Amino acid sequence: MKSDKQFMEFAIELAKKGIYTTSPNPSVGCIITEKNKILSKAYHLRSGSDHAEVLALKKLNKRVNSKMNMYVSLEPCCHTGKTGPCTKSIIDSGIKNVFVSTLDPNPKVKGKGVKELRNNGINVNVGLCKKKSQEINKGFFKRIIKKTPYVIAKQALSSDFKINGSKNKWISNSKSRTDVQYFRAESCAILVSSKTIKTDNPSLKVKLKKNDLGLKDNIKHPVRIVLDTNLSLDLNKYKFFKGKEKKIVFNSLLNSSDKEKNIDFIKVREDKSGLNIKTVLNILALKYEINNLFIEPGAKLLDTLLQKRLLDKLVLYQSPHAIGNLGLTTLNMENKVIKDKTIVTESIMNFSNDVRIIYKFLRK
Ligand code: AOF
Ligand code: ZN
Repeated sequence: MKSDKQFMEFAIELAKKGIYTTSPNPSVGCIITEKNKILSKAYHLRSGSDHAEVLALKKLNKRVNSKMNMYVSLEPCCHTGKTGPCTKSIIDSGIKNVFVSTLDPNPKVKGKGVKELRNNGINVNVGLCKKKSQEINKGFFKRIIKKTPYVIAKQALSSDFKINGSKNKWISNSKSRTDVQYFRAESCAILVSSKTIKTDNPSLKVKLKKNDLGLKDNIKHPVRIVLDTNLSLDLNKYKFFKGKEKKIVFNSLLNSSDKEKNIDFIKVREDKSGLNIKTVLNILALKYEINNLFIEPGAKLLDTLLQKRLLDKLVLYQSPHAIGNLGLTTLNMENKVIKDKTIVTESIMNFSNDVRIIYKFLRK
């Protein structure tokens, strides 16, 4: 006999299949059961396609009866966005028992979905495995509630806390670098400084195959963002500007857009440490609906992010090799990480002879 909690956990596992494709929408899973048997299962795949509940109802090939239960990892929506309201589909279907893991923070929904179901005679249970379903959509929740994306920064550094300035020389090993690609794939956008573009000329695309991510469709490459205060980058020179993906250049000089190259230039004010990153984050949340932002900073940008406490997580790949005097020092570990009680170590893992440490920032 399976418990309601186990069915909800299953719905959340289904939701996870959408994490690489659903943004800006949340990842949602849904199952329909009868007498302890799963009759239909579905998850939301991408914005504009059927929501999990609608798809689960479409896939159900049995007439609905009052013994059936629906388990959905997010409150059913009750508004018309790119698709119609899930509440209407559920009410019309005749399903009488719905388990909802967590309310949808979207102001258009936010409790109104549950209310509508209840007003139509449906038994609704809210809260099973709430933490887990909020965790898989932490970027979506943070964007809507705090008006800023969930921010993860990564840096590869040597055993003596240096990053390398010279070209074509990797600090971390290939396993670590592959791991980074999974972080990129989960992100709605990747942000770097203009200095990184000039020294590394990165494409900032996801270098994985769709099979690596369990996808049937093509990989959704993140939006690319650069902080280029004085518009110093030549648009024809760097990989960053190539391809059809959206590119955003934050700068201190102008607002404009290059439709052909799909580049937006956004002006933001400067402060002591350069472009005001807090404003950048607000714009990314409000204008571009960025849930999860991945930052690949150099030493200076990482320092600013730490000083201003803008990170949710920091992922460090530390190699066993020292760089010595040639390298650029990053992360004053003593002051910033080790002594700060609001920063906790979430995990430590080996990638061959590199060590990956993930720090989590508690305050915010
Ligand atoms: C659900 N089930 O599977 C998802 C929901 O533009 P639309 O129509 O796709 O609506 C997007 C909003 O719907 C999104 O911001 C969030 O509030 C909700 N997502 N709701 O009932 C789902 N993905
Ligand atoms: Zn919906």
